[in-house]
Amino acid sequence: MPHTSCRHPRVRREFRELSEHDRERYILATVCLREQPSRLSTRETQWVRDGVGRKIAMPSLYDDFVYVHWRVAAETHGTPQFLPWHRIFISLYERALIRHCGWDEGIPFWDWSHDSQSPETSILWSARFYGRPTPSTPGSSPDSSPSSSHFIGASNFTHLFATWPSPHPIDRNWVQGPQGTLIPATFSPVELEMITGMARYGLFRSFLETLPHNLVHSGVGGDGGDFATAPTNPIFWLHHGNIDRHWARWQHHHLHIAHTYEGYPDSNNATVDDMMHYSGMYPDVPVRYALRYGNESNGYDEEGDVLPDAELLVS
Ligand SMILES: [Cu+2]
Repeated sequence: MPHTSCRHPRVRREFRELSEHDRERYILATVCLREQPSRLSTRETQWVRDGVGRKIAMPSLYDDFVYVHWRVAAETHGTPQFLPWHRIFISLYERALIRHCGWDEGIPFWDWSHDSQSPETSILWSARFYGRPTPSTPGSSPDSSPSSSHFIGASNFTHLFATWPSPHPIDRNWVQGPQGTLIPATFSPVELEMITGMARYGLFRSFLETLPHNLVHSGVGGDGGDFATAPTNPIFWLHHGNIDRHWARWQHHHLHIAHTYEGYPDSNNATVDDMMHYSGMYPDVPVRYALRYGNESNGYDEEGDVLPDAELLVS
């Protein structure tokens, strides 16, 4: 039977490759998830105004993603599930943007290797996008929590409130490198090539997670640096889009082992039948469902920036 319809893979592009219009459209789609009530929480929805007067739900649909990530953080970080669990997770976010917020392509990613020597100069931190952290001044803070001392400055995310683990304004506090920079350096393209060259899943996962992944999170700091509640900071999705892209690239460069999965350093402590948990946002699914992506037949191109369609997994 001939194919009568063609599935267009949703291409994920580097944030800088998006047109100015699409960048702003993407940012507003993320904000839109905050404007819709939570589907998972049993708490009553409160409506609050954000820093630019928009009506935001608390808890919101966006908060559901933070909640799910927070609930299962211990089993999905520092473990072999790190890559497959986040692959499905960011696809769910992408799907939510498309279904509820008018987005119509893959989520962008942040290739931090482009900014590896001066990440703080990236256009990402412009006021039109994610904003720079600004120290709060006494009296101007909408919150009394002593830990929330740095806000994301003038941007679409100014004075954003987060729900998990308890309500607070979003905090970001760049880890200062020399001259007040974001972090001394994220990973350079050369270092990433070394990691991509690793010929075992376990080794690759361990290096990718503990070096560039952790370094970028901790550099962004605040809520984004706490591994349990990291999605509170919306830069999370661009960062993890890039992590997933690197896994896809690794799969593409090592086709004979593209679908392998193992623990590290003990390769026997994980199997593709291990279940991944999404706390009610999505059915629990085995790891193998996330491994099938990342080879040519599944649509990843050389750069690896094509979406696995989470809908395929519900059967
Ligand atoms: Cu995570």
